[in-house]
Amino acid sequence: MDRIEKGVMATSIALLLVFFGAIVVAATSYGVDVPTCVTDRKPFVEGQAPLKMSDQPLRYEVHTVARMWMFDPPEITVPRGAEVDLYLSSADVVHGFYVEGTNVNLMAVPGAVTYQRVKFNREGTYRILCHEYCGTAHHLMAGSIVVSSSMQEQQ
Ligand SMILES: [Cu+2]
Repeated sequence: MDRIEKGVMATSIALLLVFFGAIVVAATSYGVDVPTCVTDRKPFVEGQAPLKMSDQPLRYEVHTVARMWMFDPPEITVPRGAEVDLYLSSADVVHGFYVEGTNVNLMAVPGAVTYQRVKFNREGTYRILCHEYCGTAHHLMAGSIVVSSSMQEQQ
């Protein structure tokens, strides 16, 4: 084997170790969550407004259904600092669920429930966009998460 080839191989192996180490550090130190498919939840076809979980003051659970060409509920309101457990399913075809300004990027799959936890520390309106082509009105498929300043605005 040529000396240059050995150098390229050694560099490749070193880079692989660096990238693998970066993944391990991101997963353990920075709390990077990989969206998971939730197997213990039955798929649902009706959306549900944020439910306040009694065990923690700022913990909410939201059930969102994606269908041609809307999200149900279309608008989700939570207070600033809320930690939201997002459960997502689809009533028809595969859709995407991307929340601008966050790392939420899920697939809505018929017959399955996907899940991600997200914390909203900044007030404002976060757009929800479908990022999976789902038909002729795909480009109109959007929703929003409104993060308000106080708990009084909650139900
Ligand atoms: Cu779409």
